[in-house]
Amino acid sequence: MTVLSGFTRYALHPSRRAGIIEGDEPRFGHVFRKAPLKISIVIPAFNEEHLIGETLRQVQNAAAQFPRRGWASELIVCDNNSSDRTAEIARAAGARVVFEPVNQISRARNAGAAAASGDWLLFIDADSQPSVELFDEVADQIQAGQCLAGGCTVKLEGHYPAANLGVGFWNLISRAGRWLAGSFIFCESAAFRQVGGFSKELFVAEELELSQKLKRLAWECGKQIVILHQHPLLTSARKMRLYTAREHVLFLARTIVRRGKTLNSREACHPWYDGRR
Ligand SMILES: Nc1nc2c(ncn2[C@@H]2O[C@H](COP(=O)(O)OP(=O)(O)O)[C@@H](O)[C@H]2O)c(=O)[nH]1
Ligand SMILES: [Mg+2]
Repeated sequence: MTVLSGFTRYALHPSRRAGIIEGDEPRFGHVFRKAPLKISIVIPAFNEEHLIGETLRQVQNAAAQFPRRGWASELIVCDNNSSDRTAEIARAAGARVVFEPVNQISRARNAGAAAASGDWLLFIDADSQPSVELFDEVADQIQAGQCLAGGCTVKLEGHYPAANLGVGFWNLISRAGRWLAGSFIFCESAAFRQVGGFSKELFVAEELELSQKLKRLAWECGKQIVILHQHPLLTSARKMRLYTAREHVLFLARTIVRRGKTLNSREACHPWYDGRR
């Protein structure tokens, strides 16, 4: 598979042509490669025994198209200190399982990415089900060679009118501001490493900080961040079942009042870290 992307664009970037960027080497992109392009799918997972089996089935089904494009792929699950059968189920499904002892979503994604050897990383949450069509769009974007990273819009399973309103609002903001939803992110591996991956300072909203860093890098190298919206990612609405509206509102209110300081504390982010599943 010959992919012509970052390097050419980088070399042709106006600031480089003008001689503003000098003596530096291209940091990402693939130039007339001989080895097949490789996609590393990374799934962070904490006590996901109820959902990860179905997620892996959907992911493997959708990923079956990569070989048809002449691409290689690998499937990595990062077991984030689970006390249930998550790792066992992932192994049985054929995934490579790595372990991250500290419970934190950003660390789990980073540990999975550290074990990956692909040219592109594709992060998918263990409670989400991507369609074949969504993977197809991702592959088209990668092949077109203009994007550095991307995400997609999301859709909640089940019928939760208030939550759906919130998710609809998020999708609008995500598309308008090119903010990546953590449940589905694809990114050139070298770019992910260059920006330092997900922040270990954040227990929630780490994907927004990553989006910010990638947007800056994309601007610098003349590439794009895309939000796919034709085939939204179906994701679990378990937080709607496990937490009351009061708990959601309180978390939001505290985060606003404390100007985001809550996001740096595992205790304050209890809807993600109190172990309810
Ligand atoms: N909540 C939580 N999720 C974790 C943790 N470590 C890894 N994860 C994974 O991170 C992803 C996102 O977590 P989730 O609770 O679904 O967050 P949400 O989608 O923002 O509601 C899932 O795949 C989890 O299994 C952890 O310590 N807590
Ligand atoms: Mg989730």
